[in-house]
Amino acid sequence: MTPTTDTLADLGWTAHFSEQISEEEAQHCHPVRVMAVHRGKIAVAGEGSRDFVSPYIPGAQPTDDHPTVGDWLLFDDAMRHPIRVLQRVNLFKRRSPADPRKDQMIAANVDTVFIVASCNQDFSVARLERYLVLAREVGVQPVVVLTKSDLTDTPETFAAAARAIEPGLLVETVNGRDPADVARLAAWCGPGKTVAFLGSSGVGKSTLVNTLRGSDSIATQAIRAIDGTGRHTTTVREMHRLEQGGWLLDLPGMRELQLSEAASGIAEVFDDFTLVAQECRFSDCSHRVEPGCAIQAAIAAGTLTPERFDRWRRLAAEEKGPVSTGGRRRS
Ligand SMILES: Nc1nc2c(ncn2[C@@H]2O[C@H](COP(=O)(O)OP(=O)(O)OP(=O)(O)O)[C@@H](O)[C@H]2O)c(=O)[nH]1
Ligand SMILES: [Mg+2]
Ligand SMILES: [Zn+2]
Repeated sequence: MTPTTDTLADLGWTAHFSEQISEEEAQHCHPVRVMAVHRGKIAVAGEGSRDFVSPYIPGAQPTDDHPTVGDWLLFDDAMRHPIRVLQRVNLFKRRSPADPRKDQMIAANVDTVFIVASCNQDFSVARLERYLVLAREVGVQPVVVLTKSDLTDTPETFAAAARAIEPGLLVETVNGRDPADVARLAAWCGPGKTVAFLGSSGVGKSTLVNTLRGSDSIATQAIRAIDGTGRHTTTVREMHRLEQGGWLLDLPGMRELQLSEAASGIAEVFDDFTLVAQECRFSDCSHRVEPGCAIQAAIAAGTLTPERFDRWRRLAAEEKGPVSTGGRRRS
């Protein structure tokens, strides 16, 4: 156990969590927040101390919540183990790359998500849309952070492509290694606040965390010259403390973000399509061959683009999950 000066409020504790603990529980338990997830153990922080404990909750059912980074746990003082995960404010998850029938938790109780991408050949609007759908689904304020502005003559083109995804979307373009530049992001950080960093490997998530903290404690690594992709340097999901208060949750870069349960997020990010689709003659219109399809009409008229249409359909199909019954899809 390591002593700290953190109060529960510093750690992000709010009434949402305290209301979940009974008086009886408060006598023999105390709340701790999951700061990092390692193989077989988790780092937790409570009022005035940090510790490593087992994530295992004795007696937990498969359907119960299991601890992920950002979670608040009720920890039994005498038994020295967590007894339950407190109900979350929000939870980021994706379809497990290993088993598409399962979900994989990413992080919980996040205040702001920085969706990080870089101004280079790895930039992809489709990928940004995907992360944005997730943020909207989860209900967390997204900020798109475009890094490596120093490596392009036209950072504005990248920013414009990102802004076109959603009216009013917050987009910041930065050189992640320049403290003055990155200081603009501090507006979303502060005492008790948790900012999570999502994005592909090599986009500069850990670099941003280091620069915001004025430190180089997190390992970073040059991307591959051949295709501009990263080397999956960060492997641990970990919250890092800002000296002025607040937490930066550095996450490993994702190879793929397959969405699960994202219908409302898709509807929100693609609300231009959602709105027009209401005008289709058939309520179950596939927007491909039906007469009276308002989407196809809008594409023909040039008010909606076929590229965004394809991305919308792809996400919607993926969200429904692996096809378990029925015939083969026509190609
Ligand atoms: N020139 C420049 N290089 C950057 C910038 N941001 C990050 N880099 C470099 O890009 C490389 C990858 O950065 P990381 O911070 O390791 O990327 P990451 O997103 O944490 O990657 P994973 O941990 O693999 O997910 C490093 O060599 C960084 O120095 C930037 O804004 N400008
Ligand atoms: Mg990293
Ligand atoms: Zn239609």
